[in-house]
Amino acid sequence: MLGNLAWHGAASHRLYDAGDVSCDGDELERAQLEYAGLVAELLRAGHRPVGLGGGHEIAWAAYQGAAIALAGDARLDRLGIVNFDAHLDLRLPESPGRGTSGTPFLQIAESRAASGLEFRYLCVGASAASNTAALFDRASALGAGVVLDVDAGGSETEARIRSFIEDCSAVYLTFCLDVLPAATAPGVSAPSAFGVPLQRAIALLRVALDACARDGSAGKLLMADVAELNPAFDEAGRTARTAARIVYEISAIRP
Ligand SMILES: [Mn+2]
Repeated sequence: MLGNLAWHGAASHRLYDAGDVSCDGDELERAQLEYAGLVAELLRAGHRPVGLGGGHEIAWAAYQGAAIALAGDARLDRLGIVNFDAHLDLRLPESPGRGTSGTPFLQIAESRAASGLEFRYLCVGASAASNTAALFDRASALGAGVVLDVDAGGSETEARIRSFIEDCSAVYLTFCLDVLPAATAPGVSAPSAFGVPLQRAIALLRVALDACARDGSAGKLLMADVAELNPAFDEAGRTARTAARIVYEISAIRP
């Protein structure tokens, strides 16, 4: 779907396919480390990786890559995560050290706490119907920012995104397709009955990208990804088409 989109990027920009990482059996942690190694290599080479999930366990993998590439770099201290997602993804692992697509941001929070680093996390589009009260309590205990799906249409949401990014020196942007209504993104494991409409989600995504931008470059935007696309659940490629549009927005393709 992405390959069919028109190129409007600067002549000096290139979009590369940096390859695939697959998970054999239940060896998720090994796959996450492999992805982290690739992301670190790309970041060190000056690229801006855009990962295509897979589930949202890609976030723990991506973060580990950033932590490797930015070791000793002050940007890691003030790295912020902007997550467009119906879910907070702060669940406790079912067994120690074994994460899932529901645990990545808690894994990141714990890893940062162990390194004495602040956890900066803003979840945009979280559904109260799809996250337990305990998860909201955990978000609040971790100092996470949450914009509910029902509030995402409000004009103060833009200001929240801008001020969050203002306080960060690098940004990891992650887009979970289940933040969109099921009619737009049916091809996910947990389709949203409500969701943030695509037009609004893209407007907010552009607010985040503009807040990152500096001197015509992506500036603070370190890396990004799109998660939860499951082709087996998709209908007529609708979710894949939407995912491609999100990547188009994030990368240097669009005018
Ligand atoms: Mn998610």
